[in-house]
Amino acid sequence: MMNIQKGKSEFLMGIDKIDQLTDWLNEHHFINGVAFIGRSNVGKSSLINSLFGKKTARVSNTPGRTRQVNIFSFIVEDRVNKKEKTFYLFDVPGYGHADVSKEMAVNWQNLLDTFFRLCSEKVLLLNIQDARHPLQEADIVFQDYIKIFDLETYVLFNKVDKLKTQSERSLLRNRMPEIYQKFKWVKQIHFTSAEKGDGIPAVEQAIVEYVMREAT
Ligand SMILES: Nc1nc2c(ncn2[C@@H]2O[C@H](COP(=O)(O)OP(=O)(O)OP(=O)(O)O)[C@@H](O)[C@H]2O)c(=O)[nH]1
Ligand SMILES: [Mg+2]
Repeated sequence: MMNIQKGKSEFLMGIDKIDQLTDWLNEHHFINGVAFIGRSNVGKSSLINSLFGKKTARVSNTPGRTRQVNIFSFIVEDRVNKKEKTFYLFDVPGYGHADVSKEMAVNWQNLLDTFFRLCSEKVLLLNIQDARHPLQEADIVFQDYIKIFDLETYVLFNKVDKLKTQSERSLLRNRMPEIYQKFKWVKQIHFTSAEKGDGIPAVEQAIVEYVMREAT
């Protein structure tokens, strides 16, 4: 069994300057890792904490708190072969903000463009969406934007604990064929709750499988 070592992730740096991000990505062009992106407040930081250990990323009630690309390292351990490998984790600032200044929105877009243009092609993209409000306009725009970069992409519908009834849950599940059809580059869809833990082990295994496959 291989797993992510909880609590062994380290914060490396947060970058909000285009030049600095450009330099960092150019120097780390062949690295292997995973990036979390989604609308603000969908629970990216919370999911990162559930997967990589508490307090890896900052969680907030104020949308838009992650204003920079936060870079972490994490370790995957292979217990059978007693081996460890280090990978990179990116908490990318959320898209689809309503209430920010124009200047900030432009900087965001530039950061995103720089990130996706220059990041290693081995980066796995996890697009987090709200299970209660799947495929918001901003999510569709983002999916259409991302396809040209040709990264392995999975969608995580988070906050499933907020879907209280069976019919709410099946409504979302019934949309899966439509979603796979519409977004042909999406390889996997997961349902998660960062709060209650649903789906977290499956996502952990998906991440481990991807990074280890790309590492060999
Ligand atoms: N009920 C429930 N609440 C959640 C879940 N995941 C996150 N939250 C809550 O949603 C709010 C936002 O969570 P964050 O993890 O900060 O969201 P984010 O996507 O990182 O937000 P930004 O960094 O602002 O883009 C917090 O109040 C979390 O406690 C979940 O699975 N279920
Ligand atoms: Mg965040």
